[in-house]
Amino acid sequence: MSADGFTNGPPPGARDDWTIDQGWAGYTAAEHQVWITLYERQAALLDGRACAPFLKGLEALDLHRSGIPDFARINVELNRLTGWSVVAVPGLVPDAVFFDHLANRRFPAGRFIRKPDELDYLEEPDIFHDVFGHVPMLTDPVFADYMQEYGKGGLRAMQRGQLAHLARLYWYTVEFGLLQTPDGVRIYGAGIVSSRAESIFALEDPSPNRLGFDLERLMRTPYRIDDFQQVYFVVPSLQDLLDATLQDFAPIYDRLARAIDIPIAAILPTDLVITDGTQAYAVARPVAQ
Ligand code: HBI
Ligand code: FE
Repeated sequence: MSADGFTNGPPPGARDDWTIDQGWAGYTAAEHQVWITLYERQAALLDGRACAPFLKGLEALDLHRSGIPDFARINVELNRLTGWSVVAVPGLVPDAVFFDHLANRRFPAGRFIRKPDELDYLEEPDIFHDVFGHVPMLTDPVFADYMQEYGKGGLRAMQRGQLAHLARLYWYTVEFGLLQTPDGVRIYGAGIVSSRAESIFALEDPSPNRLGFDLERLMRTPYRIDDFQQVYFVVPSLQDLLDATLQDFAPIYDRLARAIDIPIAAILPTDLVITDGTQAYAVARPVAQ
């Protein structure tokens, strides 16, 4: 059993790199309708909430088409813009496989879409989370470089046994990151932008902390997988995010190996505090035991 719980090779029908054909012609009208419902809900609330590179990417890839996008179609423009491609996978893939795809500018996306009765939450990332949430930012050249660097860093982190710390960087940026802009704080994280409730909560609710991005501090901070985040980190720019990832992580990992985690709701004297949250939401919803 490998560290991420995968025991053997790709499932039947998948290639050695765990990719499968998207089989776009096989989606039913009901599945396309789920995409349209989710898309229209998010599109109605993302003006003034999603960052400009995200909105620009949504337009560039023409994702507002009626229904589940055909990867073969969106990859033409995505490739032209940043050299990235979306590849279909059966679901979560082993970390090493995931990082290798990112390191080669391939974003693994689930081909399945959630059921009409699970629009608001699902265990595993589906095609709406992966393609609506993650792919528009891959049209931004700086973020496209960041995601490739993250993939390379993931492979290195695995060799050093530091994956848990690095996974927090992915979680607090790629999934739940916020961006400082002249118009205010905006969303770039896929987990937020693909969720109606969290798109509102992450920016407007007084409950969570919002802190300035600090790579090493963030890598010492646990995260929630079962509910809204209790802390969000705000990057000054996507370039700052990329620059932070281009540095040598070896000394950082050495310090992290001796450091203790920071309690999830804590605010440190060294933190740049944008919101000192009430944590009222988290207190009212204790972690499911
Ligand atoms: N596989 N398909 C898929 N999508 C992910 O987001 C993903 C994955 N495997 C591993 C993984 N994410 C995380 O463990 C990494 O972020 C560390
Ligand atoms: Fe994701």
